[in-house]
Amino acid sequence: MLHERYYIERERQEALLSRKNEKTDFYNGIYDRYRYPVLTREHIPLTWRYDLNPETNPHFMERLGVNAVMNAGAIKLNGKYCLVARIEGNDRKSFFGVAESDNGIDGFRFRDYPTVLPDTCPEETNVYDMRLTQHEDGYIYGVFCSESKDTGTSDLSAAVAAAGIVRTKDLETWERLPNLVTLHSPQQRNVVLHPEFVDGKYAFYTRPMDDFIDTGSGGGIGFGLCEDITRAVIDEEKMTSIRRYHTITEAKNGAGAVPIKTERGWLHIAHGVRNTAAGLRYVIYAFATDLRDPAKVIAEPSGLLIGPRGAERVGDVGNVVFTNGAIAEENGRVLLYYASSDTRMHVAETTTEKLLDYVFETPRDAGRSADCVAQRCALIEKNLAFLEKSK
Ligand code: M1P
Repeated sequence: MLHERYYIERERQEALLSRKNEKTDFYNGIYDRYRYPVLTREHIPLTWRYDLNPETNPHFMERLGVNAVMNAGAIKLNGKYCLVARIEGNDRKSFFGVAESDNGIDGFRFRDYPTVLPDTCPEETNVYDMRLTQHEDGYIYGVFCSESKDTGTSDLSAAVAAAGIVRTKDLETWERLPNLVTLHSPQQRNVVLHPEFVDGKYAFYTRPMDDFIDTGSGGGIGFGLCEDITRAVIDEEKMTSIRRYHTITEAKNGAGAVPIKTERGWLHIAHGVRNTAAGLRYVIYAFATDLRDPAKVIAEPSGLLIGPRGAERVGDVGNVVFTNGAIAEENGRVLLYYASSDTRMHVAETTTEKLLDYVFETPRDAGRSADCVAQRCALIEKNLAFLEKSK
Protein backbone atom coordinates (compact mmCIF):
# COMPACT_ATOMS: atom_id res chain seq x y z
CA MET A 1 0.00 0.00 0.00
CA LEU A 2 1.48 3.37 -1.04
CA HIS A 3 1.07 6.63 0.88
CA GLU A 4 -1.92 8.68 -0.35
CA ARG A 5 0.38 11.64 -0.97
CA TYR A 6 2.33 9.58 -3.51
CA TYR A 7 -0.68 9.60 -5.84
CA ILE A 8 -1.10 13.39 -5.53
CA GLU A 9 2.59 14.02 -6.24
CA ARG A 10 2.62 11.56 -9.11
CA GLU A 11 -0.39 13.25 -10.72
CA ARG A 12 1.16 16.70 -10.29
CA GLN A 13 4.38 15.54 -11.83
CA GLU A 14 2.61 13.85 -14.73
CA ALA A 15 0.78 17.13 -15.47
CA LEU A 16 4.15 18.95 -15.49
CA LEU A 17 5.85 16.38 -17.69
CA SER A 18 3.06 16.32 -20.25
CA ARG A 19 2.55 20.12 -20.34
CA LYS A 20 2.98 21.54 -23.86
CA ASN A 21 5.51 24.32 -24.23
CA GLU A 22 4.76 27.42 -26.29
CA LYS A 23 6.70 30.32 -27.75
CA THR A 24 6.43 33.61 -25.90
CA ASP A 25 5.85 36.95 -27.65
CA PHE A 26 9.49 37.93 -26.99
CA TYR A 27 10.93 39.22 -30.28
CA ASN A 28 14.39 40.17 -31.44
CA GLY A 29 14.40 38.39 -34.81
CA ILE A 30 17.31 36.20 -33.69
CA TYR A 31 15.63 33.47 -31.63
CA ASP A 32 12.35 32.56 -29.94
CA ARG A 33 12.01 32.07 -26.23
CA TYR A 34 9.70 29.46 -24.71
CA ARG A 35 7.25 30.05 -21.86
CA TYR A 36 8.16 27.11 -19.64
CA PRO A 37 11.51 25.77 -18.51
CA VAL A 38 12.28 22.40 -20.10
CA LEU A 39 13.72 20.93 -16.91
CA THR A 40 13.30 21.84 -13.26
CA ARG A 41 13.82 20.11 -9.94
CA GLU A 42 10.17 19.06 -10.14
CA HIS A 43 11.03 16.94 -13.21
CA ILE A 44 13.18 14.63 -11.10
CA PRO A 45 11.47 11.23 -10.71
CA LEU A 46 9.79 10.69 -7.35
CA THR A 47 11.76 7.43 -6.99
CA TRP A 48 14.97 9.48 -6.85
CA ARG A 49 13.72 11.61 -3.96
CA TYR A 50 11.24 9.71 -1.79
CA ASP A 51 11.27 6.42 0.00
CA LEU A 52 7.93 5.10 -1.27
CA ASN A 53 7.48 2.53 1.49
CA PRO A 54 5.13 3.95 4.21
CA GLU A 55 6.70 1.63 6.78
CA THR A 56 10.08 3.37 6.45
CA ASN A 57 8.68 6.76 5.40
CA PRO A 58 5.31 7.24 7.14
CA HIS A 59 5.17 11.01 6.44
CA PHE A 60 6.10 10.64 2.77
CA MET A 61 9.10 12.93 3.22
CA GLU A 62 11.69 13.71 0.61
CA ARG A 63 14.66 11.69 1.80
CA LEU A 64 17.12 12.81 -0.88
CA GLY A 65 15.90 16.18 -2.11
CA VAL A 66 17.04 17.87 -5.31
CA ASN A 67 17.83 21.57 -5.25
CA ALA A 68 18.36 22.44 -8.91
CA VAL A 69 18.52 21.05 -12.44
CA MET A 70 20.73 23.12 -14.73
CA ASN A 71 23.70 23.39 -17.11
CA ALA A 72 22.87 20.50 -19.44
CA GLY A 73 24.90 19.13 -22.31
CA ALA A 74 22.74 18.33 -25.35
CA ILE A 75 22.78 15.86 -28.22
CA LYS A 76 20.30 14.30 -30.64
CA LEU A 77 20.64 10.54 -30.46
CA ASN A 78 18.50 7.90 -32.18
CA GLY A 79 15.85 10.52 -32.98
CA LYS A 80 15.59 11.72 -29.35
CA TYR A 81 16.62 15.11 -27.99
CA CYS A 82 18.82 14.24 -25.03
CA LEU A 83 19.97 16.51 -22.24
CA VAL A 84 22.63 15.41 -19.78
CA ALA A 85 21.68 17.74 -16.97
CA ARG A 86 23.59 18.81 -13.91
CA ILE A 87 21.42 17.76 -10.97
CA GLU A 88 22.32 19.33 -7.66
CA GLY A 89 21.16 17.50 -4.56
CA ASN A 90 20.13 19.30 -1.39
CA ASP A 91 23.58 18.25 -0.17
CA ARG A 92 25.18 20.54 -2.84
CA LYS A 93 26.78 17.64 -4.64
CA SER A 94 26.03 17.54 -8.36
CA PHE A 95 25.67 14.52 -10.60
CA PHE A 96 24.36 13.90 -14.10
CA GLY A 97 21.08 12.57 -15.45
CA VAL A 98 19.85 11.94 -18.99
CA ALA A 99 16.44 13.40 -19.88
CA GLU A 100 14.90 12.72 -23.30
CA SER A 101 12.21 14.37 -25.38
CA ASP A 102 10.63 13.66 -28.78
CA ASN A 103 10.64 17.31 -29.92
CA GLY A 104 13.32 19.12 -27.88
CA ILE A 105 11.00 21.74 -26.41
CA ASP A 106 8.83 19.82 -23.95
CA GLY A 107 8.14 16.35 -22.59
CA PHE A 108 11.64 15.79 -21.21
CA ARG A 109 11.71 12.73 -18.95
CA PHE A 110 14.63 11.39 -17.00
CA ARG A 111 15.73 7.82 -17.47
CA ASP A 112 15.14 5.42 -14.55
CA TYR A 113 18.53 6.08 -12.93
CA PRO A 114 20.97 9.01 -12.86
CA THR A 115 24.17 8.66 -14.87
CA VAL A 116 26.69 6.54 -13.02
CA LEU A 117 30.25 7.36 -14.08
CA PRO A 118 33.22 5.14 -13.24
CA ASP A 119 34.54 6.39 -9.89
CA THR A 120 38.22 6.61 -10.74
CA CYS A 121 39.24 9.81 -8.91
CA PRO A 122 39.03 9.37 -5.11
CA GLU A 123 39.87 13.05 -4.52
CA GLU A 124 37.03 14.28 -6.76
CA THR A 125 34.26 15.89 -4.66
CA ASN A 126 31.93 17.31 -7.26
CA VAL A 127 31.19 16.92 -10.99
CA TYR A 128 29.17 19.27 -13.20
CA ASP A 129 28.49 20.99 -16.54
CA MET A 130 29.04 18.26 -19.10
CA ARG A 131 29.54 19.16 -22.77
CA LEU A 132 28.65 16.35 -25.17
CA THR A 133 30.66 16.04 -28.37
CA GLN A 134 29.75 13.61 -31.14
CA HIS A 135 33.33 13.18 -32.34
CA GLU A 136 34.33 12.00 -35.78
CA ASP A 137 36.22 9.12 -34.12
CA GLY A 138 32.80 7.53 -33.42
CA TYR A 139 32.50 8.19 -29.67
CA ILE A 140 30.31 10.64 -27.83
CA TYR A 141 32.59 12.42 -25.37
CA GLY A 142 31.45 14.10 -22.17
CA VAL A 143 33.83 16.75 -20.84
CA PHE A 144 32.90 18.12 -17.42
CA CYS A 145 34.27 19.95 -14.43
CA SER A 146 35.91 17.64 -11.92
CA GLU A 147 36.28 19.54 -8.66
CA SER A 148 38.52 18.58 -5.75
CA LYS A 149 39.45 20.21 -2.48
CA ASP A 150 42.64 22.25 -2.64
CA THR A 151 44.72 20.54 0.02
CA GLY A 152 47.62 22.98 -0.37
CA THR A 153 45.98 25.70 1.75
CA SER A 154 44.16 26.06 5.08
CA ASP A 155 41.25 27.81 3.32
CA LEU A 156 38.37 25.34 3.76
CA SER A 157 36.56 26.48 0.62
CA ALA A 158 39.59 26.42 -1.69
CA ALA A 159 39.09 24.05 -4.60
CA VAL A 160 40.76 22.90 -7.78
CA ALA A 161 38.88 22.57 -11.08
CA ALA A 162 39.98 20.18 -13.81
CA ALA A 163 38.39 18.82 -16.97
CA GLY A 164 37.10 15.26 -16.56
CA ILE A 165 36.62 13.17 -19.71
CA VAL A 166 34.25 10.26 -20.30
CA ARG A 167 33.05 8.59 -23.48
CA THR A 168 30.05 6.54 -24.49
CA LYS A 169 28.03 5.40 -27.49
CA ASP A 170 24.60 5.37 -25.87
CA LEU A 171 24.67 7.78 -22.88
CA GLU A 172 24.20 4.69 -20.71
CA THR A 173 27.59 2.99 -20.42
CA TRP A 174 30.50 5.35 -19.85
CA GLU A 175 34.24 4.89 -19.94
CA ARG A 176 36.27 7.30 -17.85
CA LEU A 177 39.54 8.60 -19.24
CA PRO A 178 42.19 10.49 -17.26
CA ASN A 179 41.47 14.18 -16.67
CA LEU A 180 42.84 16.66 -19.19
CA VAL A 181 46.28 18.00 -18.28
CA THR A 182 47.14 21.54 -19.39
CA LEU A 183 50.83 22.10 -18.81
CA HIS A 184 50.63 25.89 -18.46
CA SER A 185 47.27 26.38 -16.69
CA PRO A 186 46.81 25.43 -13.05
CA GLN A 187 43.02 25.02 -13.31
CA GLN A 188 40.44 24.41 -16.05
CA ARG A 189 36.67 24.75 -16.34
CA ASN A 190 34.29 25.07 -19.29
CA VAL A 191 36.39 22.79 -21.48
CA VAL A 192 34.80 21.63 -24.75
CA LEU A 193 36.03 18.97 -27.16
CA HIS A 194 35.94 20.05 -30.82
CA PRO A 195 34.00 17.50 -32.94
CA GLU A 196 36.67 17.04 -35.60
CA PHE A 197 40.37 16.30 -35.62
CA VAL A 198 42.53 19.36 -36.24
CA ASP A 199 45.89 18.58 -37.85
CA GLY A 200 45.14 14.95 -37.03
CA LYS A 201 44.82 15.71 -33.29
CA TYR A 202 42.05 16.05 -30.71
CA ALA A 203 41.27 19.71 -30.18
CA PHE A 204 39.92 21.26 -26.97
CA TYR A 205 38.55 24.70 -26.18
CA THR A 206 39.90 25.45 -22.73
CA ARG A 207 39.48 28.16 -20.12
CA PRO A 208 42.82 28.68 -18.37
CA MET A 209 42.41 29.82 -14.76
CA ASP A 210 44.86 30.72 -12.01
CA ASP A 211 42.28 30.07 -9.34
CA PHE A 212 38.96 28.23 -8.79
CA ILE A 213 36.82 31.39 -9.21
CA ASP A 214 39.13 33.98 -10.75
CA THR A 215 40.60 33.34 -14.15
CA GLY A 216 43.42 35.73 -13.18
CA SER A 217 45.95 35.85 -15.99
CA GLY A 218 43.74 33.57 -18.13
CA GLY A 219 42.95 35.82 -21.09
CA GLY A 220 39.81 34.11 -22.34
CA ILE A 221 38.80 30.97 -24.20
CA GLY A 222 41.87 28.94 -25.12
CA PHE A 223 42.43 26.26 -27.73
CA GLY A 224 44.88 23.38 -27.61
CA LEU A 225 45.68 20.13 -29.36
CA CYS A 226 46.54 16.72 -27.98
CA GLU A 227 47.69 13.54 -29.66
CA ASP A 228 46.04 10.96 -27.43
CA ILE A 229 42.60 11.39 -25.89
CA THR A 230 43.25 8.48 -23.52
CA ARG A 231 46.05 10.53 -21.93
CA ALA A 232 45.10 14.05 -22.95
CA VAL A 233 47.88 16.56 -22.42
CA ILE A 234 47.86 20.07 -23.89
CA ASP A 235 51.04 22.07 -24.08
CA GLU A 236 50.31 25.29 -25.94
CA GLU A 237 46.95 27.04 -25.42
CA LYS A 238 46.24 29.65 -28.10
CA MET A 239 43.61 32.28 -27.37
CA THR A 240 40.32 32.37 -29.29
CA SER A 241 37.65 34.71 -27.92
CA ILE A 242 39.40 36.95 -25.43
CA ARG A 243 38.24 38.94 -22.41
CA ARG A 244 38.14 42.68 -22.92
CA TYR A 245 37.77 45.67 -20.63
CA HIS A 246 34.25 47.08 -20.41
CA THR A 247 32.54 44.33 -22.36
CA ILE A 248 30.32 41.43 -21.32
CA THR A 249 33.43 39.24 -20.98
CA GLU A 250 35.47 41.55 -18.78
CA ALA A 251 35.64 39.28 -15.71
CA LYS A 252 35.52 35.87 -17.39
CA ASN A 253 34.26 33.96 -20.38
CA GLY A 254 34.04 30.31 -21.27
CA ALA A 255 33.11 28.01 -24.12
CA GLY A 256 29.55 26.73 -23.97
CA ALA A 257 27.96 24.47 -26.55
CA VAL A 258 30.03 22.35 -28.90
CA PRO A 259 30.66 24.56 -31.95
CA ILE A 260 28.26 24.18 -34.87
CA LYS A 261 29.82 23.61 -38.30
CA THR A 262 28.45 25.86 -41.06
CA GLU A 263 29.62 26.79 -44.54
CA ARG A 264 30.89 30.14 -43.21
CA GLY A 265 32.73 28.93 -40.13
CA TRP A 266 32.28 27.32 -36.71
CA LEU A 267 29.49 28.94 -34.69
CA HIS A 268 30.24 29.22 -30.98
CA ILE A 269 27.76 29.89 -28.19
CA ALA A 270 29.65 30.86 -25.06
CA HIS A 271 29.19 32.75 -21.79
CA GLY A 272 30.61 36.07 -20.67
CA VAL A 273 30.81 37.42 -17.13
CA ARG A 274 31.14 40.91 -15.76
CA ASN A 275 31.19 42.16 -12.22
CA THR A 276 28.48 44.38 -10.78
CA ALA A 277 27.53 45.78 -7.38
CA ALA A 278 25.10 42.84 -7.17
CA GLY A 279 27.75 40.25 -8.00
CA LEU A 280 28.78 38.48 -11.18
CA ARG A 281 26.39 38.76 -14.12
CA TYR A 282 26.50 35.89 -16.65
CA VAL A 283 25.19 36.28 -20.20
CA ILE A 284 25.41 34.21 -23.37
CA TYR A 285 27.19 35.47 -26.46
CA ALA A 286 28.20 34.13 -29.87
CA PHE A 287 31.16 34.26 -32.21
CA ALA A 288 32.49 32.41 -35.26
CA THR A 289 35.85 30.85 -35.99
CA ASP A 290 37.55 29.83 -39.21
CA LEU A 291 36.57 26.45 -40.65
CA ARG A 292 40.18 25.42 -41.19
CA ASP A 293 41.58 27.12 -38.08
CA PRO A 294 38.89 26.78 -35.37
CA ALA A 295 40.97 28.90 -32.97
CA LYS A 296 40.85 31.96 -35.24
CA VAL A 297 37.91 34.27 -34.49
CA ILE A 298 36.46 35.63 -37.74
CA ALA A 299 33.35 37.36 -36.38
CA GLU A 300 32.32 38.50 -32.91
CA PRO A 301 29.21 40.64 -32.59
CA SER A 302 29.05 43.12 -29.75
CA GLY A 303 27.20 42.36 -26.58
CA LEU A 304 24.98 39.56 -25.45
CA LEU A 305 22.90 37.06 -27.39
CA ILE A 306 20.82 35.90 -24.42
CA GLY A 307 20.56 37.74 -21.12
CA PRO A 308 18.45 36.76 -18.12
CA ARG A 309 14.90 38.14 -18.40
CA GLY A 310 11.99 38.24 -15.93
CA ALA A 311 11.83 35.17 -13.70
CA GLU A 312 15.09 33.89 -15.19
CA ARG A 313 16.91 36.45 -13.05
CA VAL A 314 15.84 34.74 -9.85
CA GLY A 315 17.36 31.59 -8.43
CA ASP A 316 20.22 30.18 -6.42
CA VAL A 317 22.79 32.34 -8.20
CA GLY A 318 20.77 35.28 -9.52
CA ASN A 319 21.23 37.19 -12.77
CA VAL A 320 22.85 34.26 -14.56
CA VAL A 321 22.22 32.55 -17.88
CA PHE A 322 24.64 29.78 -18.78
CA THR A 323 24.84 27.35 -21.67
CA ASN A 324 26.72 24.15 -22.31
CA GLY A 325 24.51 22.51 -24.91
CA ALA A 326 22.81 23.09 -28.24
CA ILE A 327 21.35 20.83 -30.89
CA ALA A 328 21.77 21.82 -34.55
CA GLU A 329 19.61 19.77 -36.89
CA GLU A 330 20.15 18.99 -40.56
CA ASN A 331 17.15 21.12 -41.55
CA GLY A 332 18.85 24.16 -39.99
CA ARG A 333 16.84 24.24 -36.73
CA VAL A 334 18.96 25.09 -33.70
CA LEU A 335 17.87 24.54 -30.11
CA LEU A 336 19.95 26.48 -27.59
CA TYR A 337 19.62 25.07 -24.11
CA TYR A 338 20.46 27.38 -21.27
CA ALA A 339 20.08 27.47 -17.50
CA SER A 340 18.84 30.48 -15.58
CA SER A 341 20.27 31.51 -12.24
CA ASP A 342 21.77 28.04 -11.66
CA THR A 343 18.27 26.72 -11.02
CA ARG A 344 16.43 25.40 -14.11
CA MET A 345 16.80 24.73 -17.84
CA HIS A 346 15.25 26.60 -20.77
CA VAL A 347 15.34 26.38 -24.54
CA ALA A 348 15.63 29.11 -27.18
CA GLU A 349 14.94 28.20 -30.80
CA THR A 350 16.56 29.60 -33.91
CA THR A 351 18.19 28.49 -37.16
CA THR A 352 21.75 28.25 -38.41
CA GLU A 353 20.91 30.86 -41.05
CA LYS A 354 19.72 33.35 -38.43
CA LEU A 355 22.72 32.72 -36.19
CA LEU A 356 25.11 33.29 -39.10
CA ASP A 357 23.33 36.51 -40.03
CA TYR A 358 23.49 37.58 -36.38
CA VAL A 359 27.18 36.73 -35.94
CA PHE A 360 28.43 38.17 -39.22
CA GLU A 361 26.14 41.21 -39.62
CA THR A 362 25.83 42.53 -36.05
CA PRO A 363 28.40 45.30 -35.57
CA ARG A 364 31.45 44.57 -33.44
CA ASP A 365 31.79 46.22 -30.05
CA ALA A 366 33.04 49.71 -30.87
CA GLY A 367 34.83 49.85 -27.52
CA ARG A 368 33.90 53.37 -26.30
CA SER A 369 30.61 55.19 -25.65
CA ALA A 370 31.44 57.85 -28.24
CA ASP A 371 32.09 55.25 -30.91
CA CYS A 372 29.03 53.20 -29.91
CA VAL A 373 26.71 56.21 -30.20
CA ALA A 374 28.28 57.02 -33.58
CA GLN A 375 27.57 53.41 -34.61
CA ARG A 376 23.93 53.82 -33.53
CA CYS A 377 23.57 57.23 -35.24
CA ALA A 378 24.81 55.68 -38.49
CA LEU A 379 22.06 53.04 -38.21
CA ILE A 380 19.41 55.69 -37.50
CA GLU A 381 20.58 57.84 -40.42
CA LYS A 382 20.41 54.87 -42.77
CA ASN A 383 16.92 53.99 -41.49
CA LEU A 384 15.57 57.53 -41.77
CA ALA A 385 16.84 57.74 -45.34
CA PHE A 386 15.28 54.38 -46.10
CA LEU A 387 11.94 55.39 -44.54
CA GLU A 388 11.95 58.58 -46.57
CA LYS A 389 12.67 56.66 -49.78
CA SER A 390 9.91 54.16 -48.95
CA LYS A 391 7.22 56.87 -48.73
O1 M1P B 1 27.27 30.35 -11.16
C1 M1P B 1 27.40 30.63 -12.52
C2 M1P B 1 28.33 29.62 -13.20
O2 M1P B 1 29.61 29.73 -12.61
C3 M1P B 1 30.62 28.93 -13.16
O3 M1P B 1 31.02 29.42 -14.40
P1 M1P B 1 32.51 30.05 -14.56
O4 M1P B 1 33.43 28.91 -14.50
O5 M1P B 1 32.58 30.78 -15.86
O6 M1P B 1 32.64 30.98 -13.41
C4 M1P B 1 30.26 27.47 -13.29
O7 M1P B 1 30.47 26.87 -12.07
C5 M1P B 1 28.81 27.22 -13.69
O8 M1P B 1 28.48 25.93 -13.31
C6 M1P B 1 27.85 28.18 -13.05
O9 M1P B 1 26.59 28.07 -13.69
